[in-house]
Amino acid sequence: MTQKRLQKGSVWEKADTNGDNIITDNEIALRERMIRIENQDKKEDQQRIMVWFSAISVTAFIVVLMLPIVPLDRLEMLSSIASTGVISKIGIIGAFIASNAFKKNGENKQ
Ligand SMILES: [Ca+2]
Repeated sequence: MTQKRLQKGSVWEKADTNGDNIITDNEIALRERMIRIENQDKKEDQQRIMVWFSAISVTAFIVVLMLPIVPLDRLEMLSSIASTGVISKIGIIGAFIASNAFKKNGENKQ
C-alpha cells in the first residue's frame, strides 16, 4: 500500500502540531477538538450578542413608547405588536439565562 499524501494547501496541514510532516490520528483528533471548541466559542459569542441586542432594543423600545412624541392613536395601533415583541425578546433573554444555568448545573455534576 502506498503512503497517502495531502494535497497542496490542505486544511489538514495545520493538524501537524509537532512539525514532523506526519499527521497522526491523535493530531487529527486534536485538530477536530480545537475546531469544535472554536465553533462553540463563536456560537456563544453570537448568543451573547443576540441577548444584548434583545435587552437593549426592548429597553429602548419601551423608552421611546413612553416619550410624548408618539401620538396616542398610533400607540394603540402598535400595542399588539409591542406586547408580542417585548414578550418574545424577554423570552430570548430568559431562555439564554435558563440554558446557561442548566449548562452550569451539568458541568458541576461531572
Ligand atoms: Ca505530526
